[in-house]
Amino acid sequence: MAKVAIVMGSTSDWPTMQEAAKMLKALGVEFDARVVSAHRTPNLLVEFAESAAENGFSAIIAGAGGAAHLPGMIAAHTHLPVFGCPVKSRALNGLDSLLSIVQMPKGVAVGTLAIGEAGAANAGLLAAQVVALQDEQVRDAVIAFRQQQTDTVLANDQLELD
Ligand code: RP5
Repeated sequence: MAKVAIVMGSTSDWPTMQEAAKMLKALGVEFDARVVSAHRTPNLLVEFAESAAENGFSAIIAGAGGAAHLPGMIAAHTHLPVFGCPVKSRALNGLDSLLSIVQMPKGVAVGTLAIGEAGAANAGLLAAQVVALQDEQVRDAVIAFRQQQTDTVLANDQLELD
């Protein structure tokens, strides 16, 4: 079965990046999660990205904060789709992470998500949608998730005063 890699620059990113893992788990997609740092373990980054396709991954979710070079550098070393998640940084609240990830040069693509937990969850959803192109069970799980979300919103359309 196709699987998804979740990588992040530090264990301090895990509370955010767990949201991607939770979404993949909920949709029945296999994943591996690990720390790969663009700056602290640059050789591991190259080794990981260059072997990701032959190791059976269909997509890579990469989260980092601050000078967030991880998603772009991974994309530079693989043809797999890379989804970049800006993690909220302590100093600049994640705007630095977002701008570091989103401004890729033409010809090397990173699909950039929103800052923080919503972006990480949506990275999981997008990666599942990639897997769903080849996997009917995951496709059905994605469709069911979306329908349930719609039903929940429609069932709560009457707003009352507190
Ligand atoms: C980045 O630096 C990581 O992605 C993390 O968001 C940030 C801070 O890392 P720690 O100092 O908490 O390990 O590389």
